[in-house]
Amino acid sequence: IGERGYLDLCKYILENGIKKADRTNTGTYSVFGQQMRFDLSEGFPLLTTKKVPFRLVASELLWFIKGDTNIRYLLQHNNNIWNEWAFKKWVESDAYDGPDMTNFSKRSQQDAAFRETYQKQMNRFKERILHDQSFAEKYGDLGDVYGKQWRAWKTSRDETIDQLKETIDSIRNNPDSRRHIVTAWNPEDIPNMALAPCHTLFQFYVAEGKLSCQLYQRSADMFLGVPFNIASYALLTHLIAHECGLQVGEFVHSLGDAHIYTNHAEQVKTQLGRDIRPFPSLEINKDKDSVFVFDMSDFELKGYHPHPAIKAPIAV
Ligand code: DHF
Ligand code: TMP
Repeated sequence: IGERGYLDLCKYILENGIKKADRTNTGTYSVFGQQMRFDLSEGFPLLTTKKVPFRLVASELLWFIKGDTNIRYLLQHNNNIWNEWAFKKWVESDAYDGPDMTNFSKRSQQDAAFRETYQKQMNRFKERILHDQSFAEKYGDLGDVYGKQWRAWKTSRDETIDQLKETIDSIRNNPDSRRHIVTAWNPEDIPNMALAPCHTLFQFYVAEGKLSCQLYQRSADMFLGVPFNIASYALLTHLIAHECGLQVGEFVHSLGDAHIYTNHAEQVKTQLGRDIRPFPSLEINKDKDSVFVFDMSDFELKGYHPHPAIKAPIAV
């Protein structure tokens, strides 16, 4: 339960995880099928044993909610968390004519000279996404990722389904329904995504005036991705509860392949040695009553006093 549940699962994975190879050639300790629970009425689950940048969680969620799949919006909000996956598409395209960027992530961790070349190319890429509209349209787009599936799922009859809006309507009009589901896992579209959806499917549940949410996450990077995912779905649950006049219940986080990358093990051990502090609380602008009109200035976190951030390389 709560942050203790997260830390216990990390400890369990370090001690009992199977050493398993993975797509990124990094190596992981991995277990299959685990669950964490967070009671949202007891505080907002932004981890306190390391600093998690709420600003980045919130702007990424607003980007999903807008149905946007282009990193331009993220860059405009000074959010760099998806850069590598757009950059990868760019440097693998025929139009790219700069220095060879094969395996840029690995090589920049091992070779200082290459790291400089890479950072220069990455900065140039970011500038072009921000300032060159037609370049951004071509190379800033991650394909049919979350925003597209949530807001504009394409059917075989050439219609679109706004899953998020329909789900909010069904929570409001038919709270007892067992079908409040949004899925990002669209098998037909997966070849056209920069990364197959990790947070795959979520379901809402209404009981005693409280809104709960359960996420099925097929693949979970416990150190980097998961703290964001917990906070992101907690925030989404708050926003929908706010719109529907409900209190918040629980966030239930079900994990498929739950892994710690071998090059995060030391960082995780550092985090495990820290004491847990109380969760902050979240305040939402009461003048806004639709999930679809929020912006960054509508959220305020109170009482977040985390331990310092811990840096780690992300596997691309
Ligand atoms: N790939 C992998 N291997 N793991 C992921 O967690 C992941 N997450 C993605 C895309 N691809 C991924 C999207 N979400 C960070 C956090 C979440 C995220 C992507 C990146 C991250 O790097 N977090 C840093 C802070 C970054 C910053 O300050 O800019 C952290 O320390 O939490
Ligand atoms: P995979 O597609 O080979 O499973 O790689 C995806 C990696 O990204 C994996 O380590 C899980 C991680 N990830 C998260 O943990 N949370 C996220 O939100 C995203 C987008 C990715």
